[in-house]
Amino acid sequence: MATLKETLYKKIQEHRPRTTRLVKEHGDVKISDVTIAQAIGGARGVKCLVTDISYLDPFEGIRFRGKTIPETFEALPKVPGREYPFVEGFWWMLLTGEVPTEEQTMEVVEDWKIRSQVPEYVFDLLRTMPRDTHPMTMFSAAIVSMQRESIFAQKYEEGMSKMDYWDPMYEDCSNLMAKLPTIAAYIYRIKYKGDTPIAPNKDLDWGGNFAHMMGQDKPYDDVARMYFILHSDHESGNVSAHATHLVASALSDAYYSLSAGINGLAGPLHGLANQEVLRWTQDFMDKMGGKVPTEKELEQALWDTLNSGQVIPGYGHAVLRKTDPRYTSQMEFCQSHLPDYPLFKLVNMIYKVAPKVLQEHGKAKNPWPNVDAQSGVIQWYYGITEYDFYTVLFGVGRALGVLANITWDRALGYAIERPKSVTTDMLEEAAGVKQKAASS
Ligand code: CMX
Repeated sequence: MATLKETLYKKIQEHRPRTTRLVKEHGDVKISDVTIAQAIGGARGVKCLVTDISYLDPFEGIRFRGKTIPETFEALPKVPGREYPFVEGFWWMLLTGEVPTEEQTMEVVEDWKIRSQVPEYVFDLLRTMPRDTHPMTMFSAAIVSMQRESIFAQKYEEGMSKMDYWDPMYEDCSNLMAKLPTIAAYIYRIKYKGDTPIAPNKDLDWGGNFAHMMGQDKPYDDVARMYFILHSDHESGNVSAHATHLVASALSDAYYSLSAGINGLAGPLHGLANQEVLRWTQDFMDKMGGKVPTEKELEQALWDTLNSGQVIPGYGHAVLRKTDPRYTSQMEFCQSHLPDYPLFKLVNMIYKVAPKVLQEHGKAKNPWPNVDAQSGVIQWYYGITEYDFYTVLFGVGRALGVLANITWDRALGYAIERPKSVTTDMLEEAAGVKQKAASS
């Protein structure tokens, strides 16, 4: 049986001529123009990134390697007796574009176990940080602290052919993936659970082991698998994916790059929105003083947020123009596992009211919920009520996508990223405003 690394290498060899040909023979073909609004407005919609790992259609939502979320869950080998698939098999699919067999999946399961030992100095570092440090800061610091382990950095220093970059990048990414659950669970247990870390159980798969180290019983193992797969990738332009890709493009190794991506994910307009959703919901419930709100009261609270110049967390998206299928997938999980949970009912009420309010407000191009609107409810239900930890969970999942991407970036020799900037004077000249001002 070919290993993941051998299968990946075969795919890389098949793919390389396609990229080379596109650049050499068709490099002048235009795929995008840039307007002034896009240059000032965060490059929204500018097509200038290439990835085959996932694609985001504004109306359909995400496809991982061509598969929708339900298709992905359906296709991948399931953990025996459980509802959701092995995350390890999903990693195989992200990297190779192929659905692995059970045997291939188990190869990754075993490989990650071998790679999973976290260096002791990472735990020491986390222990020296003040306990009120945000868990995302701890997570990012833990990741970058392991940079000394980078095989890519070591091989680069020794002198390595460009054609071989993907190999140590794959090694670093696999090593990181194997260790992230232990680091995340360790942060959770020392920060919120009276400094009681739980040792890994090597009999368990990656998702199951994470649940175990968090101190969570079944079905939290399935929650973890579902959550990590759903949050893994959202094509390349979102802040965490783009930051990871950008930093890696300078040939910074996976430790530097992932840490940068995690720092981007920590922003409230991106991954931190999942904690903000819970904060907003809890504040609202506190204001209601235990009373079940009416739709009218909820509507007023949403308007109060908008009128005070703040965003409604968990709603809107830079690309999507419909309800995020990652939201829908989590909603379906709630419907079958926690249908009568009051917080789930409230989130459903927000889903009923918020789009209408946002449409009336008239600013957000997409009034529908994104992935972050629902995810905290599930965590809260299973006892993870420390909502500032939620973005770390997002980060563990997001690592799957961004690390698969930078492995391919190096395989295909993507260049150091360096878009061109212009000045405001130049924009005014392009718009004809400056000349007008000068001649009037
Ligand atoms: N509440 C209030 N206003 C919103 C809004 C929301 N949920 N979503 C967008 N808007 C506003 C924007 O702030 C912007 O206002 P200004 O013109 O004053 O700058 C206007 O509507 C137009 O924005 P847009 O083009 O619709 O959205 P962007 O592509 O600029 O931003 C996003 C996308 C996600 C940052 C934005 O919708 C937002 O801030 N949402 C709330 C935070 C959130 O849920 N983020 C998580 C996204 C998913 C993730 O990455 O994890």
